[in-house]
Amino acid sequence: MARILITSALPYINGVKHLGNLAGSMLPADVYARFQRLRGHDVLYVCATDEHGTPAELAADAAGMDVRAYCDEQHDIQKRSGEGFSLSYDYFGRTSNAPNIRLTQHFADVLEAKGLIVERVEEQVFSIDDDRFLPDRYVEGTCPHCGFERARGDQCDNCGRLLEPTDLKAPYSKISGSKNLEVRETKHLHLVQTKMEARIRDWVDAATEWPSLAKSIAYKWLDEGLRDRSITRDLKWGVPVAHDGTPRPGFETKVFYVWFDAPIGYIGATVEWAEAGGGDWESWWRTDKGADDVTYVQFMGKDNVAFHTVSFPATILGSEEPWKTVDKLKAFNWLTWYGGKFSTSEKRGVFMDQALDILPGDYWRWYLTANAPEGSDAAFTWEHFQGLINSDLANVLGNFVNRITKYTASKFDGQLPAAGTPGENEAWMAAELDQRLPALVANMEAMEFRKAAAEVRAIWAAGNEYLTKAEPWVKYKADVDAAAVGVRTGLNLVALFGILAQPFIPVAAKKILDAVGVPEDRRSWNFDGPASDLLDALPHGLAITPPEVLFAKIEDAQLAEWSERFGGAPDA
Ligand code: B3M
Ligand code: ZN
Repeated sequence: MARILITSALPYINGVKHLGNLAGSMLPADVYARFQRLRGHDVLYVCATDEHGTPAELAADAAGMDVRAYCDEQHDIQKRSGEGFSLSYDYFGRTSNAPNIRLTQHFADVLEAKGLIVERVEEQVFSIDDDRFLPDRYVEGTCPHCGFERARGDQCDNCGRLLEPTDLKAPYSKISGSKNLEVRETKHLHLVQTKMEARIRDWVDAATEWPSLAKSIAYKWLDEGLRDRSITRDLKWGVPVAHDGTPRPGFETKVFYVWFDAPIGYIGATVEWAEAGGGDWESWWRTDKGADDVTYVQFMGKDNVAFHTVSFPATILGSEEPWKTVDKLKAFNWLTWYGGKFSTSEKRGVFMDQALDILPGDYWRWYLTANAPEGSDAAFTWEHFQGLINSDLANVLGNFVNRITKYTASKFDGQLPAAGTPGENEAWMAAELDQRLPALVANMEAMEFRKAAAEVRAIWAAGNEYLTKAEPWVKYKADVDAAAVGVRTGLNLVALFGILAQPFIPVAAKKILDAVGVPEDRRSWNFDGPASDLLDALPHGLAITPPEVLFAKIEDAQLAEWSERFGGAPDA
């Protein structure tokens, strides 16, 4: 049994996340966590709300709330919407909670003792009209590298380069639009990444299990040459720089930059899990305390890769303490909304709470996994969504379960029949499974989610093809025993399909497995024996209860209503 630590990029606290955030981090991480649990491994899946930084302050201001109260409210909203999507975190923490505060300050103290954090006077953009220093993300302007006019002070979304606000041309305040900016001197702590370049490069070189997208982004930054980065800000809300034992005069009103404390939040959330009675957090994060046998897998959008392969490792490796570092890093492209970006501010696209208003989480889970933005951006369109749901879930899976369980109820007294001997049709189905189940497991191990979903769908489709070959409803007239073989095999396929559905559509999967009475301890993904065993695994005589309709088809009228409400015309 392996020990697998899984984290997904921490969603910013401000506002309910859109489907793009879900598709590019939390959801695939959950699918993978469920899969590894079903394989019998010891999995810890943690996440948290990323609560510091200007987004929280500004959103709280806009809501007329104290920032802590705002974060309390938003954390609960995000926790609830995560539950609606069956995100099976072992813990969903908060970067503003004490464990992350303590850990962030600890790392800062240790890094400074190693000479990797130094005080420097730097120039920061001050907005006179907003009467505040502007954090990087809130200075916008023209990118010096590619000319993109809405580049942010920390990163240009167009060319991806990491920036400093003072690099921007024609800068303006993203808060007020004011160009009445001036550069003022202010003292900040700098992480001396330039001293870490060789160490980080060696670490990236040694990473053998990163998908290509993650590795190529890491090398892009390393090849560009790392720069020392300011890791403190003139903000009220954040991890205080001055803390007991490290008074640090002049820093009483400064906090750590959100990207310095946020990745430490993965560890913080694990401490919260431990404090809530979950277990021993150090055995997951300290290689001197048992974490050396842990496989750590991170999930994130591609814009977060630089922070996870350069600055966070600089913190961890720079401390020279025995912390666990990532072993596998799965980065996603964008889920686009009709070719454009989802946008919280421009209300483009469906957001997690709204999605649950119109359809259960399983519908979205299946679509966002089967259409995951892995090798390239993936487009959300209503008609693609309708087509995938109606074909994969309503027809191929739902209809299969429905007709075979209902036929058992009507012709075999609702009991799994024992009669009859398997023949060439069953051999065909077993051969299909012998080939497809190992391929499915391999795709899931490789975190190839589109391919895995396609393989599950192909297995469901093969089950339908089997029923067409076995045609128990035809054979019943002349040969009840032959019909019984088809029904028995069909019911065992229902059980298998429910087992395979669990990582992807867990709510429907449970309904299916309960309908054919599969015990909790027989729902794992260990397909070691010949697939033919799977076709006669359920006890003969088992009572079968047809489940309610698993998936309602999406009607055109619904599509018209939803595209009106959320944008994106069905035929756009
Ligand atoms: N809060 C998500 C984003 O950039 C950011 C991830 C932090 S992971 C430590 O949208
Ligand atoms: Zn650029």
